[in-house]
Amino acid sequence: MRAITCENTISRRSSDLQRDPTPQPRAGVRAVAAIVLLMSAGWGCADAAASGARATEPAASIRIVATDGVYEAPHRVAAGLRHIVFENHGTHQHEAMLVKLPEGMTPEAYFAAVRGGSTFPEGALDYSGAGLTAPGESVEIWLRVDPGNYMVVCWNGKHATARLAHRLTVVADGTPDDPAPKEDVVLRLADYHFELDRAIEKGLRVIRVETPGPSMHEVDVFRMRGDASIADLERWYEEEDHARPHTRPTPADGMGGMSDSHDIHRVGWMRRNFAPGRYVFTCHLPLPRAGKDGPKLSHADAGMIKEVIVAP
Ligand SMILES: [Cu+2]
Repeated sequence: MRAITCENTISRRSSDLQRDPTPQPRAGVRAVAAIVLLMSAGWGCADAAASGARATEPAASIRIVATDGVYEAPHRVAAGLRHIVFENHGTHQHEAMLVKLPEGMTPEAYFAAVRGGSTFPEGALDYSGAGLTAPGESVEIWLRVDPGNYMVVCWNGKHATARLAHRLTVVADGTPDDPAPKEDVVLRLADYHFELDRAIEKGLRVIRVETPGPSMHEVDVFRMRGDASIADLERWYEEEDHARPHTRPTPADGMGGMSDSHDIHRVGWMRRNFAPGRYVFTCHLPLPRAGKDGPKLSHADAGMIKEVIVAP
């Protein structure tokens, strides 16, 4: 997620910095309800980490659990390539994106800048993360984190400001990189289409995600229900958890994905089970608008939406 949404929602956003150095205003930046919740978690255990011995053991996997209220996740993570297991125990779809905040910037300040129209609050950096994941689903991802202060964000609906944000500190403590998994398939997030180097076979599969540039991209993976169409998916995507009643059946379930990184040269990996069926890959980052009254279009509108069949 997340790009273009309804009013009264702080939403994602990322314009293509590579193509358009002028950040685009995010849609609907007015509302902000319970931002207070963002402050519930501290910055974690940087002091303890700094004073402790250097780690030489491999890190355990980082488990991030989303509920509809908070994230359950560590507040301290070792720098390097990390294996993250993201589970959604909530009743809405959630994601877990890492945003690195510059020294002195709080989540409140970050979201205040977003409300003020900044697509990328100055100094903050997207560090990828797990894409939109349906209730009861999980996804594994591998991404590289650098030392600093981060927050975990869900951009679905109003979640970014109303519910979910979790602070964590990344510390360079010498912990070795987690080993990258061996990929089954390579997915290139090109301008503006998805390139898979081979078919995805059923079963537990690793997708290596590359972004050849020049634009930033992300991928969300949806498993389609019944004979739902891509048009059904796109309509629902705009409605999902925007506190509007769903007038039609849910067409798809989020199966995770990988959100955008400030550094497109960083490779990521995602692993999940692919049951046979029909999937749709999307990138909903916004295209730069043609003037302030120009239409709100996303990368999906430009071609980054692809049906992928996993054979029986
Ligand atoms: Cu894209």
